[in-house]
Amino acid sequence: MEKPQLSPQPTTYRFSFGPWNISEGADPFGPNVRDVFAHGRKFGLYRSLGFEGVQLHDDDAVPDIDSFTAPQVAAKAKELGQVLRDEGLQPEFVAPRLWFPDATIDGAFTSNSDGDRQYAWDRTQRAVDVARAMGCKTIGFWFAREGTYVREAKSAKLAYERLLAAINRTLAYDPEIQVWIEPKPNEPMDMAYVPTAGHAIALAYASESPSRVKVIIESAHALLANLDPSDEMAFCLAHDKLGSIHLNDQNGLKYDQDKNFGSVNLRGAFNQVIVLEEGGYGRRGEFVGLDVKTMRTQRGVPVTEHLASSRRIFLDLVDKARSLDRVRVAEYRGKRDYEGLELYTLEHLLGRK
Ligand code: XUL
Ligand code: MN
Repeated sequence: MEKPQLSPQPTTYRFSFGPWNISEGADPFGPNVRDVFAHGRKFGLYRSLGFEGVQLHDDDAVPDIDSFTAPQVAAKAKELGQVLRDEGLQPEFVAPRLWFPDATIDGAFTSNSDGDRQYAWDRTQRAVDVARAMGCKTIGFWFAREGTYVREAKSAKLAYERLLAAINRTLAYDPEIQVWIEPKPNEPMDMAYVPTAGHAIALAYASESPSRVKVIIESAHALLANLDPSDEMAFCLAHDKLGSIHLNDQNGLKYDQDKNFGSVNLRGAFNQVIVLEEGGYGRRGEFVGLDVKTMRTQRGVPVTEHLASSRRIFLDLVDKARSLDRVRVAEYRGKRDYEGLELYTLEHLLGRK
């Protein structure tokens, strides 16, 4: 019989989110529905909500980053680093926002335009400077527009080579920096070049410093690729490549919803927690990141309930994972009684067993 996996010392989880999780409710079909809560004031909310990690786009750290020189960018980032320290916060990663400026309309590193690719590289260097100035060792890459609306638009092989070159260049620019790739299969592009953990991990191994390239798994992105988020996390953990996670949920194959963790599929969320617990995630200080959007109907400035609720549900599911009778699970597995295992799992989630 398979030996039951019993948790040794329980992990104390630390939580993070990016300031874009507190938003005013604009969507592609309508404007803001809540007053703006000043960006700079968001950092003051983290600790009371139970979060100590901050995920940042480069221009979350330095607004209007393109209008400053490199030394000015570094000086402003240093100031923010001090603000975060004063709040008792730690910057988790800095992600160049390579999907917003005009120069990235057809992709950043994979654009067909030499000038636009140069912009992407210049902007990436600034993002590394920002990270370094804040004492943060990680660059996040969500390759938002690295893909096509029509596949004939680009050479896909060349695109992969260009993405790998960009990763290598980033690693070479700062030998201490890590690169974490957040895969997503679509939106804003019809088809993205790095849709899954498998693609991201292949890039990591192909890079010049595989140990410095990791992955951020977002539950909703995995679901958009029609994959199980817990498997995507497990695959990364098996390769020691789970840099961070973006927990949330998604109601089927439609636009990226960033719903509260566990709100659509509680059992699926439970399985993600089980994988993280059993994989030892968080033991080396990795953050449990949330990437959740509040409902457009929600009132209040700022609106933070979705963050607190998703964190709460995560912790509740950790309790569920820890109170699961592992011996019993092993017995079901040993007898190959998966009907029994399923019923036990559901009753456990319902609080009956
Ligand atoms: C996009 C997404 C982004 C990244 C950070 O779908 O998830 O929020 O997580 O840029
Ligand atoms: Mn995300």
